[in-house]
Amino acid sequence: MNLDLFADNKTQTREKICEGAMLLHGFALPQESELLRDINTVILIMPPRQMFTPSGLPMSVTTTSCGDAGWVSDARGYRYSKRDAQSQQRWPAMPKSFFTLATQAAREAGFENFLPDSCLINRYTVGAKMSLHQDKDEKDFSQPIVSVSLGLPATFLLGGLARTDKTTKIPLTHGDVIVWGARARLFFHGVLPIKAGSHPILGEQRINLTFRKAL
Ligand SMILES: O=C(O)CCC(=O)C(=O)O
Repeated sequence: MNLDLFADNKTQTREKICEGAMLLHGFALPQESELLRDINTVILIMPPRQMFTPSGLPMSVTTTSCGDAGWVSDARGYRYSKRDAQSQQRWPAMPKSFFTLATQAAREAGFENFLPDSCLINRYTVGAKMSLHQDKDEKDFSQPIVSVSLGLPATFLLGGLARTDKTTKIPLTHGDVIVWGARARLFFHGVLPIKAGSHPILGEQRINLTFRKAL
């Protein structure tokens, strides 16, 4: 892995995970208060809820979205929808703080023209996890994925193009951002069960923001 310091902040380091994937340590910290304020606004309008896989299994995270499209999963399959499938309401607009952070992080990782139109908000309580999967419901795989971690620490798994490929375990803490695209765009990834703990601001939860160009 490569490690290099950003010019003016020694707590923010940039680590190459593999070709196409970059970990930006602490990248979201300077915008922490705006992000937390805007997450609260979005979840007041559209609270996180449990989704079910197409085969009927409950997901252990609760989710909501903002932006032009939100990711949904139910008996009809995985897809993006301009409306929440339960309430039929449009998703809340993507806050400017979210868009700015996502595009800056993508640029920092070498993706100049990222234009996210969807932000999935995953809420993990202790024990919640995300099984290995590929993000392939989006139309344009030339656009990267930007994933922001807030709250309790997590272990992110990044594999390869086959589910059985070896995975790299990446420890994530509050404020870390992972960006993956190009040849890593369709790599399998997931999150190990969240360990018990309490974050000074977010308490016993982890919040993940995943930005994608969906439509
Ligand atoms: O929570 C994370 O770090 C990853 C989330 C994720 O993989 C997804 O929403 O597709």
